[in-house]
Amino acid sequence: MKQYLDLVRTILDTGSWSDNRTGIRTISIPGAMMRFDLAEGFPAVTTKKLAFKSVVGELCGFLRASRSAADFRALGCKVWDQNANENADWLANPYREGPDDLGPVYGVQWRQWPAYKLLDRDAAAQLADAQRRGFRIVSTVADEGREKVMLYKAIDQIRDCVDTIMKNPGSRRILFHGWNPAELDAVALPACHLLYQLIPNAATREISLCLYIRSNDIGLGAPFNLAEGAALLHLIGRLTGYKPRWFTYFIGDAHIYENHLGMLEEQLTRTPYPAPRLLLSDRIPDFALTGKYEPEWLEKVEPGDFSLADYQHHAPITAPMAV
Ligand code: THF
Repeated sequence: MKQYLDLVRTILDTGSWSDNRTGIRTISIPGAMMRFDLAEGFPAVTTKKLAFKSVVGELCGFLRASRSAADFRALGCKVWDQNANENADWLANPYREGPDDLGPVYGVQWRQWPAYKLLDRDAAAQLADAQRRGFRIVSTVADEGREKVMLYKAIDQIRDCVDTIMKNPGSRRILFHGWNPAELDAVALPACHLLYQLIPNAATREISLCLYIRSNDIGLGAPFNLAEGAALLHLIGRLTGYKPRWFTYFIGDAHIYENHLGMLEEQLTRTPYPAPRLLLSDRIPDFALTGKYEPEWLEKVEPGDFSLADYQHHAPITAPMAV
């Protein structure tokens, strides 16, 4: 993970200090990129101990469309507690459905992006096409004097992605998005890691991931999001019969919180260890071996199905999360 330390160094050497919503100042640079060859190893930070169980707990929660910090805790991940229960703006938000609620965050958008269509009631071909795609009529409405039909569907973006990898791997449209502008008013935190593009190669049987993160807390968030994206790519590769290869990680605002400086300066004094390997349990069907496509494992997977082999790391260090 030399690239991680290089990024920390670049931010400290060339970044600018500024204020933000949390009240804890950051030093930041606009735009950064890291690229990992997963054939060479898993991108786990080694200059401190990665909270790997928490990472895969969060991933399983996202894949199950969880919107409650209690669900994440039950999966072994406590990192959503503060955003659910300690952010004053969210506590006062009328959409918050009580303690631990996060609103329609990541997983809800990944698996149940709410889609509506307003169609002319006489547009028979459009109505038939929408219904064939899973839209259901929810009501009729008067729109500027014309009768319209309102249809609704929850879009499972991840399922659509893996289906496309199976049916049309040459597609350059295999992506899912966490940023739903229509629901930004109703979430504890607008998505940070928001755009995931999967790029399979049918000739080499390799699959790569490009991830865009609008705002990345380099001290706490980046190690988590890197491990999580790589673990997701391994899972999707297993289910579709592709070997995980390149993981390219793009950041918009790459920042370090003032109260993380000690943690990161300590890490800069440490020499990284070789990358560990990710192991997926045998119970997750390997399409390359079975030839059976079983996408329901996206929801069935458990945190215990993921483990790291040969993970050598320096002593644990942590720092507070800015809320
Ligand atoms: N808010 C802030 N300020 N930074 C973030 O990185 C962040 N997220 C998620 C939502 N809001 C955020 C939450 N993700 C930790 C890790 C990931 C987080 C939040 C916090 C954290 O404290 N990690 C500690 C301990 C982890 C543990 O033991 O479970 C660590 O040392 O890694 C970015 O997605």
